[in-house]
Amino acid sequence: MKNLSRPILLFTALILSLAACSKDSPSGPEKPAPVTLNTILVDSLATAETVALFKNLQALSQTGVMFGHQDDLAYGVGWWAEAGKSDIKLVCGDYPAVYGWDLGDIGKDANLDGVNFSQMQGWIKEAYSRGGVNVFSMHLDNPVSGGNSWDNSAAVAQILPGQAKHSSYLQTLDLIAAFFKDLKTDNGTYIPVVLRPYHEHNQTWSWWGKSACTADEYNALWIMTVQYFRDHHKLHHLLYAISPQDINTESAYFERYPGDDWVDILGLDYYQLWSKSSATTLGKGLQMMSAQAAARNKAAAITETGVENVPFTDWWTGYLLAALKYKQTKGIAWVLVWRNKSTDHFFGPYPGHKSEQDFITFYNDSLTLFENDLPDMYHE
Ligand code: BMA
Repeated sequence: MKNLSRPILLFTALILSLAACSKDSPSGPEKPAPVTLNTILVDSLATAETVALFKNLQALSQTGVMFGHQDDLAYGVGWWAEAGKSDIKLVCGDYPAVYGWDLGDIGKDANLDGVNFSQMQGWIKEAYSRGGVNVFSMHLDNPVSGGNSWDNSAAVAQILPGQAKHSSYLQTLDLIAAFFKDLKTDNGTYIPVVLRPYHEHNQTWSWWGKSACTADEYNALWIMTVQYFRDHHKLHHLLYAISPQDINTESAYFERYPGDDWVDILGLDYYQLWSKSSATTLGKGLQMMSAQAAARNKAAAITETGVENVPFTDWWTGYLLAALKYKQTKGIAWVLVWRNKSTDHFFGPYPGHKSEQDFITFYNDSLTLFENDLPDMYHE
């Protein structure tokens, strides 16, 4: 589908900057705020820091893969909300390069996994100030039934423009927009973030999944969401990542896809990395995805992975690193493992876990990038 609004936006930006030029102030003509337009992102008005982040993700992915962890600063195995703490840092001495957060239950004090939203904003700012990258998923409740994300009864058709639940759904998106609007540094710079809405949409577990809506409905939902954030709320510090799950062919990848005008980052969630042969399967998928990203001028990433409770001592090098190194594939910007909730539900290492030593080997490998390895991601 074509991005019809891009030429309109460019035109509007031009008019605005001309209008600003003609305004006089007592001290002489006022300088217009610089309007920097880009032609590479979903958002042609993206801030300079956001454009820089995108370019740095692309560039860095030619030499390394950033490591990420969901809810890393919020809690870990056996602790909750302790300043400066991170299971990853406890194990290898360094923070992750990428931080995953979830916006499910926005509007309440805490998200669906109990992470307080205002504390989350503090951790996001902290991560950014140390040079890290923040990425968001959205496990939103079913907007029609009121059930949770996993209530896969039909909903998408009813929240599209002109439909019965459209305006009430926009109120949820308003809450998310307000959350992002608060993500500013003390000097007023917006903190660039990656948003990956409606993830794992080729699966059937969610209300935006393939059993609950058609491909056209899914694409319309995606486009409506991007337009609402970008054009209505004028959020210009977001990159948009799509993330189907557990596939490795081009046809499966693009079966439900809103189009290159609406996606900045090709992501993949992969939860089948529990055999050595699956490392090859994932490796082939990464090869496909990075080739597609290069051809379309996108970035690429493993937006979620892990095996629950990391049952293999050598999972980090024998499985994950093996997949990342498959045929020396380049172009994967980051790999994020899911959350460390408790000894019954974790995907990252923690002190005392049997994969701890292997994680340190993974950390020391020249391919993997943690906080200390990062260049300034927010300037070109
Ligand atoms: C799942 C599990 C759930 C969690 C959800 C959203 O994979 O970790 O416990 O609520 O993700 O974070």
